[in-house]
Amino acid sequence: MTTIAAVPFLYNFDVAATALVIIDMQRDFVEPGGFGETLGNDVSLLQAIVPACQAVLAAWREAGGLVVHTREAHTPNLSNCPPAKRNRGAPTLRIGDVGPMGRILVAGEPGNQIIPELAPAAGEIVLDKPGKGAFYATPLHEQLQANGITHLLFMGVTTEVCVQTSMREANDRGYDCLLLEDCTESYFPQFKAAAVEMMRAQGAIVGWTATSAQLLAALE
Ligand code: TIU
Repeated sequence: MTTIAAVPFLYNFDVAATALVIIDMQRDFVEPGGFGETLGNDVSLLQAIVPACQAVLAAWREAGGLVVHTREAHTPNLSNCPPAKRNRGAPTLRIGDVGPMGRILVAGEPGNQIIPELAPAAGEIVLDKPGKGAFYATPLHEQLQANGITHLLFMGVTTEVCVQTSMREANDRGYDCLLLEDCTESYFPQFKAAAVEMMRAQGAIVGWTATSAQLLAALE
């Protein structure tokens, strides 16, 4: 059993029963020309977490833990993209339109690839999800159950959208979730701060938070 002095209290986990879940570290959100930028955001903010994510991923692989990578992705015919999602807001390019990195948020396009710094390795789970949450319309719960997973460590983007939605879905399915604070980012720093606070409030109502340094030290 491994223990982290997390917030709001100790987080105990067994590496063999824990998965590292990396949410949507794909070019669409982190690089110019993708979905994040078409929504009007400054994507450079998100690039700051890449080194910390790389360090955690390397240590987790070394420890032999299960890794799950997700991508927010729609099928090329957009059959799993509700019109309500495609029509929302006033983006310069909509989901399915052709942008500088290929069709926006469509599976298989250059922009939909996970950034090279965090590229999936053989044997790791790579999951395309049509929603903000990683459990909606995906086999993730069954895959985790098949691997005996009870605890989830979260990293990725963006904190208050896909990370928070996925963590809440996981919490409702009975997983003990921990968010690595310096391995997640938002286009809106105040939203990240609020999301981190609300998840660990009320006695870890959604889950725990800790830093990557705490996890790395615990794994040594
Ligand atoms: N817009 C935004 O902040 N996020 C998303 O649309 N998707 C994810 O968070 N991955």
